[in-house]
Amino acid sequence: MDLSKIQKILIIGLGPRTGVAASNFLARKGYAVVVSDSKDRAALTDALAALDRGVRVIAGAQRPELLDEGFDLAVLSPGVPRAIPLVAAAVERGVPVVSEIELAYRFAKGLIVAITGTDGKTTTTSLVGHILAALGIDTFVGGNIGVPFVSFVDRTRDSSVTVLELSSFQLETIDRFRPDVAAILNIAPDHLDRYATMDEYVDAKMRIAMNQRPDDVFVHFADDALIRSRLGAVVARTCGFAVRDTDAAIRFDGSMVRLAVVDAPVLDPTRMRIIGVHNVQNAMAAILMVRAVLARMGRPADDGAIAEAIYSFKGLPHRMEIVGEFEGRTFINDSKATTVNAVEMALASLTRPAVLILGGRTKGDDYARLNGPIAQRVKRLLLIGESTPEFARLFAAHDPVPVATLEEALAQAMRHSAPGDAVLYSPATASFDMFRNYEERGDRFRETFQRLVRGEIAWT
Ligand code: UMA
Repeated sequence: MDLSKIQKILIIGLGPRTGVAASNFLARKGYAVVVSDSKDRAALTDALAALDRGVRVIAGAQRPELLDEGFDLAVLSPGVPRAIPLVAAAVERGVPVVSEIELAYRFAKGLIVAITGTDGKTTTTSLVGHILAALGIDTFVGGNIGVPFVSFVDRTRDSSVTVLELSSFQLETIDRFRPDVAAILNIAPDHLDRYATMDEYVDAKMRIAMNQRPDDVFVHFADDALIRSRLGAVVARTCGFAVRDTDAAIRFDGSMVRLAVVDAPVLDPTRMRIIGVHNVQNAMAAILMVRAVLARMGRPADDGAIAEAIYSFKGLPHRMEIVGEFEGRTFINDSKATTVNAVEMALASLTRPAVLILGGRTKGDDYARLNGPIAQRVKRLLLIGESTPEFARLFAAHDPVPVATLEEALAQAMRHSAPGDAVLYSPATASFDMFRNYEERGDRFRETFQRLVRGEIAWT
């Protein structure tokens, strides 16, 4: 794709973030922009209102004939599968199909750090951004985290660093995108509705390194056999973080994080505000990435300053977010935990007994798997939401307490806990039975906690 020869561009998918940002970005640069979305106009009201004048919208059926008017380039939103007939037809006709990430990359200045993986990418992306900013570096954070790369790429400078969270969807349609520093945090089965095999999903993730050169850095989880088996194809310098692999560049020995090059501890995880071994792993990956950026900038690695920045990182809302203490109990909002995996991780990261609030709209996950972790770590199980009848049967062995509202959940949590315990809202399910999304669910939990603190909820 040679941008200087391109005049007319088709954007496929008018999502509220990517489609809108990419359309406006290209229209402002003088390209003729047409955007197609499978939804009808009524369902696109918000996106349409945010579009610049001059962007033409074709709403509804996405027939391949749409291409007859002739396009030089197609930009695909991450939520649109490459398998749809319109995309297949574009490829057949020789129209280059790229992701918004590839598009923005062609306009980007400065260094790029790109992070993918199944779990922890949003936290790690924010953490790397937080450390770089704390070190006084002009930093941008975006990508799958919710801020499209095109929305800020024009503000990047030669001296700035862009930290991108990338999903496998975004990586499917990169072409020349070459991050100076790339990371794959871990790979577990996910999105298998979109990928035919696990191998295909891993292939998509590994594309993050495909254009890297020997002076670039590729950070990976050294304990992960699946990633290790693909390292032969990586041209960049590889750098591993590990809990088990003792040869890794950085490792957690169970009490401290040790960096091989300095042969010394560089991080004390007990001082971190984000808890759990998975967050120690995220922090180790972040240290390797930040050190690689500093090296590329010709700046010395100040491991003390990097560690202080990690200790000051509060984490993200709704992910094991400590909302406060009341009567000796720590209240934790983990509303983002919409899967069994996420709840397992949340429980594994706790060092104290917990009252667990579980439930919402089920998504066909294997919920019975939670019986083990609940038996080990939960002192009382509270059930909320439309999954209550199903969960009451599944978890009958733990004598769960059904609650109708968050107010009742917090009152019961107080009654069934003691000072020193945690109260964890980690639902394992989607939020749509009672809330608009997981953010609203977490906000409501936080507000209800504030009401408990103010004495507005009776529990004694
Ligand atoms: N559509 C079509 N044809 C189709 C299918 C969909 O036209 O066949 C349309 C839909 O009607 C919709 C649009 O395409 O209007 C798709 O929009 P989108 O889902 O790409 O929405 P955006 O708002 O642009 O959000 C996307 C990412 N969404 C997905 O990957 C599903 C956001 O990641 C990302 O933050 C944003 O771009 C900015 O880069 C979200 C996500 O869930 C958080 N990501 C997945 C994850 O983290 O697991 C990968």
